[in-house]
Amino acid sequence: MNKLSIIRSKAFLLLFVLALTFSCEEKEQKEYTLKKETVKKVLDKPNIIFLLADDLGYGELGSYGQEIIKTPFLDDVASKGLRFTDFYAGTSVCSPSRAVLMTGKHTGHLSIRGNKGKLSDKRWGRVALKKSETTIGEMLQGAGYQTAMIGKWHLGMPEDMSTWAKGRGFDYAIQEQWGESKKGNVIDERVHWVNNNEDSIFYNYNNYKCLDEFRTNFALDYLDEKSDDKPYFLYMSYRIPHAHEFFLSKNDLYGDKIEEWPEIERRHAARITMLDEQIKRLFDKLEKRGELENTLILISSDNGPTNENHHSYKFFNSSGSLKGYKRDVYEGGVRVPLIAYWKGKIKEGQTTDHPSTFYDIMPTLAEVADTKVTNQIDGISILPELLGKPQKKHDFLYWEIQEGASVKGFRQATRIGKWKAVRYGNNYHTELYNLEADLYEKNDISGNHQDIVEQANTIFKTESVKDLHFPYSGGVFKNK
Ligand SMILES: [Ca+2]
Repeated sequence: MNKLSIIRSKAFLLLFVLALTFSCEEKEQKEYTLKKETVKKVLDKPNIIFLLADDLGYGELGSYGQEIIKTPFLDDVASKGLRFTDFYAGTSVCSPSRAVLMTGKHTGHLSIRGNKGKLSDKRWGRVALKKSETTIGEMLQGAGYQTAMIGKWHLGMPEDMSTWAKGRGFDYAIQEQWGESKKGNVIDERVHWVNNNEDSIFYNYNNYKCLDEFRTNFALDYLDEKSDDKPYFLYMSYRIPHAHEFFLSKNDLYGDKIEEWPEIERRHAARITMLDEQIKRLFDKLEKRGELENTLILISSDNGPTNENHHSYKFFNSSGSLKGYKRDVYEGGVRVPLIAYWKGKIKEGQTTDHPSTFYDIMPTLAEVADTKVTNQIDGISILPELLGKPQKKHDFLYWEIQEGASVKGFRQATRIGKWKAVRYGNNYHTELYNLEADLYEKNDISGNHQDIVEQANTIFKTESVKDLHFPYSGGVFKNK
């Protein structure tokens, strides 16, 4: 090789190396830009907060017609957001209703249809949400969200940690347990398990106004301590106004009614007003952190009003005159408040009668988070309704519940437009109501509308998929 060729070769090599370097740099630059864009895209996603009351009736907030119990803060939120008049829980009791909320499936398709399911011929007990049933937490984790659950979970087995909130899509979980431990003793629900078994904390009611103050403290800390590099989903699962509230420290709310009201009713009213105060604390924190603008907040209840422990749901007209209460599938058992608040996005002071339900929440949040739902779900996103755009409607809504081992406890209901059909297992009869003319379900007109009854019976048979833990699933019908 002569000198010239060597120089030429070296120059070529240099050019080649330079080209390679630039190309790598360009690629790195491109990748970096891409990453930055992805990070920005995730960061631009709104935060989501779901606030769930426990057994709060349709008529227990001022914005839903309550005249005695004071809920000034939530009334103010309702006046600045969107209030749903025809929103429904997953069903009329805690576990299955929360399972619907978390999975986007209706009760006829779920592994949980009651607080307890059949485990053997003689034994009924807790059933856990199946791992194949993706939760909202898992979905949002996949969309780049950090996720937190505080309070009542009710979808797992006390003895199997993998079924607790922490194992089902929540990075940070503080939850109570309900049910029997491995040793067979009933677990004290005042114990709050922090990220599974570590650092469990006992709720001492002498130190707080109410259990939900204790829980709200965790939420406020979470908002301060979470990462600022990701959007977040906070699922705040309160205990109020559930009957067994372990316990309420002394308080003077509604003190002027001590002579007039039974003490249990005064406490009931006090708890709801306390929940209002705790939600205000949360909003105040969001405002202080400048997060109100980029956070969708939904406020609802897991089922109709409680009527237990000597408390009467009639005392404060907790169902808003709707028929029935917790555990019923008449309107009073399943129709609940839903207030949606999103500063700058949801138009102030709106009301909608769009019929929607807990299983619409998962697809709604998927759309908000710009991600896909992985479950086979029954819901339809209500994001268009929130934003005042054209909204797709359900052909029908469906609920079922298994309360205890008796056939009497197997209940189904469907809403088809204005029609509401209700079937209690032991009656072998489908009742039919026209909600437009008879919101309080007083006149069973099934005899006059056999075609609608047939349509409802088909829904009761086909939507309720057979499940071994719930022996009446598939409907209770006499053989012809
Ligand atoms: Ca409940």
